[in-house]
Amino acid sequence: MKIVALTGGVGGAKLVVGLQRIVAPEDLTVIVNTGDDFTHLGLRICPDIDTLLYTLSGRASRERGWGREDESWSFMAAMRELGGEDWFQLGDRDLALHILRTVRLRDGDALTAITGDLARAFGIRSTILPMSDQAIETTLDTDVGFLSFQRYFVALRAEPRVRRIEFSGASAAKPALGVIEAIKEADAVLIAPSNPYLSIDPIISVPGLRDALLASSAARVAVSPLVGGTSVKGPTAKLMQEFECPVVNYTIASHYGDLLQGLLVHEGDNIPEGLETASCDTLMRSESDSERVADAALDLARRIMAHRS
Ligand code: FO1
Repeated sequence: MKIVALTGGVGGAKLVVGLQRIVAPEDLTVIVNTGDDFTHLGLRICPDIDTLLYTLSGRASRERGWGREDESWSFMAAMRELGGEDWFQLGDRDLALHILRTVRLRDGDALTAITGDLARAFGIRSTILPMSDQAIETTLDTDVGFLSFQRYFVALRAEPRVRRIEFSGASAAKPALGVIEAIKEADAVLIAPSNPYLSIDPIISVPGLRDALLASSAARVAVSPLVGGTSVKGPTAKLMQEFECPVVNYTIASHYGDLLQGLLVHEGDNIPEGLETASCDTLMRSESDSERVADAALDLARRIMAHRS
């Protein structure tokens, strides 16, 4: 069974850890949000790709979810001493990845090729693809003005009230090499429990990607990011309120609309009508939790496929 997963940051990476435990590496392709990417201190940072690479290779910080577990912070301390920007934390070991990527991008390599090489260097055998090789920047229209994603998310702790979200550069971008092919060949497409507005929408905004998903014969299933009527981490529930949508699974289902045929929700949470659903404990605190959720999502996809035949 060939699986494609669409994912953003920490929550999404946890689902992919579970998939990695039950799907053969050659059958798993992960398409990653790059709307959070930015250039900081001269370095190209791709936070969601980094989080996935560190998480899948067992290197991610257990406490933070992003960055590396075995980290030191001498570079940040030296920056502070010199009066440099220190609102975005770059660990000493983490720097190596950003420097390597920045140098290769400057030399003309595509983000897709660089990401593949980094994944191989970390021993990851499934295919990790950025959504696009062209820059697409998530920009937020908020009550304190227009903000780039990391200014909003990290510097301002997602506190400003969001009116609208834009994906600048999307109309001129193309899906990365391999993205459309993977979707065409997939038996199941899983949307990770990442933020629908900030992590999954940028992926779907890449021209051609939404149409490829709709044309695909794959069973399309999302794992809801809501647990017990709120989001586990990050501003999903806050954004739903700001967009005047009830914080319930129906809002998640209707947001994805015809992209979705199935929704996996947390046990005991409200179940939307109009699509296939399943429930399980979707909290992922350990690798075996991730495996349970991945298993339940694939079961739901199999059920959707069986209903068709
Ligand atoms: N998230 C933070 O909340 N604070 C940081 O200082 C921070 C630094 C950072 C450095 C490299 C990297 O790959 C990710 C980093 N993140 C940090 C995480 C990241 O900004 C967000 O979690 C994602 O963009 C949202 O998915």
